Amino acid sequence: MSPAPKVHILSDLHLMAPSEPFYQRILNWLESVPAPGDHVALAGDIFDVFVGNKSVFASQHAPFFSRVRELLTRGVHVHHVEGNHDFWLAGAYRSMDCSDAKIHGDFIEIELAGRRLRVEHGDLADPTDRTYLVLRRFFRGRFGRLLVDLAPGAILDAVGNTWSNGSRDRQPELPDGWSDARRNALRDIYFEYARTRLASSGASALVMGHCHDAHECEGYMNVGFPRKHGASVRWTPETNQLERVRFL
Ligand SMILES: [Mn+2]
Repeated sequence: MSPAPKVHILSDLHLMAPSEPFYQRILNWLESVPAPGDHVALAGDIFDVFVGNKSVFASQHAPFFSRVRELLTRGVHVHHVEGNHDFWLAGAYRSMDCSDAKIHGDFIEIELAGRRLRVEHGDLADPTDRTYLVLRRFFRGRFGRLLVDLAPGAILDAVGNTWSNGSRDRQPELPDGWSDARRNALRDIYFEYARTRLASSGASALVMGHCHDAHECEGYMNVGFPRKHGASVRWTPETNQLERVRFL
């Protein structure tokens, strides 16, 4: 008998080019870790820049889609919850022959063994981040979609790279390097959001990413920043256990 299905969550990989060693590590992980019947939840910012169905992004990340295609063929369920660096992705997954992967704008809930896991990117957790939330509503709305559809891929790539480098410049260090007070303030925001979200959704467990801080509290775990922390999160529905599993 095959083992009971589990959910593996990856987020904030910020994949750039397949020539990076980290990119290869992720391709190996996709090839070797998920078993048939398992779910892989890609929880946003998987790509450093990937907006809309543009061939410039799709061809750059062809090796990634080829692994996803293998997973789908092996009977692994693949979900992508969009992040702030990767959205309007459904067309790209379709054009890369991965239409069985499920793309979700805000969150997914996966039910196994009578329990429900909720996965979000995490960019909605901080209600004080008003400017971002307004921008998000714009770009995820109908007009944002139209802009992304009309803009040439090369332009989006250039804008995205600038934005990406910009946010790295503004936040050069991970929360690991922050003062305790600053890191605890961030965690309080995420913990409060997690408690509220678990209660309102009725889910048994919640996993998010986005802030690059590997923290956790009752029923909730943040993936952190896999480039630094070197781990995915695994949910075992029978015990409702969330654990960090280091990459091979
Ligand atoms: Mn993010």
